[in-house]
Amino acid sequence: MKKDPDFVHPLIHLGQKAEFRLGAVGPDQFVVGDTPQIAFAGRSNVGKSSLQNALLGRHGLVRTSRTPGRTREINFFEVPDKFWFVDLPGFGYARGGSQASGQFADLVGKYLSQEKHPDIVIYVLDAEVPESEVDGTCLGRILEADVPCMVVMNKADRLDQSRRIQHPRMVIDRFELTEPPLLLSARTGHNLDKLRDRLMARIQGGKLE
Ligand SMILES: Nc1nc2c(ncn2[C@@H]2O[C@H](COP(=O)(O)OP(=O)(O)OP(=O)(O)O)[C@@H](O)[C@H]2O)c(=O)[nH]1
Ligand SMILES: [Mg+2]
Repeated sequence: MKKDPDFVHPLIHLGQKAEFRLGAVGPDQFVVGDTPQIAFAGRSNVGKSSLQNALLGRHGLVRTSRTPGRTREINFFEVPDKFWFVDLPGFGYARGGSQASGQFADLVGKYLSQEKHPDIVIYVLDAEVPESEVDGTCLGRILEADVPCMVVMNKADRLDQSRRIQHPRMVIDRFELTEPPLLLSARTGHNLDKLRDRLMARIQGGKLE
């Protein structure tokens, strides 16, 4: 079926109401309450912040940077009464793969291991780098924990056709995923409506696929 060129996804409509609320530097500042929290986790520089802007159609809402490690605090963005986007600092920056597990003792680890939140973790991989050691540690931990997690592979625009097939397969095998990771691009918009559909279903009380 041909896509309607005037179609604007409902998540983009909601995204126009999104506002930055706070940058938490300690667990006492974490947002609590019943509104769903969608957290974006992954290595530094994989495009977590860019992806949130693109999903909401709000370029410039979440700060992005070419310099890895730019996001240091946990930033909470709210669409009132609907959902929160939670932008997490990237794993692995200036710590190296071998120490990545240490990061779970810090702020991000404390956020991810809360009893109630987040409701979903979107774990963002760099589609060009399916075998990073840091992802092995950090995604491995999240998958072991009792938090719904969806794995996506950003920067798909950088892959040729053969790696578009190979790299998701490598990730499925490595992490024993039951769902194939969604290959997408915050830059070109590739597959973003699929992720928006899944997030909307979740926000509206449905189950994460
Ligand atoms: N080619 C390409 N580049 C992208 C894409 N998404 C993000 N980038 C670029 O990747 C760089 C890092 O993007 P950010 O969104 O700041 O990455 P981040 O994961 O939030 O980084 P930290 O905050 O350091 O953890 C920027 O230069 C972006 O323009 C994409 O889909 N394709
Ligand atoms: Mg960021």
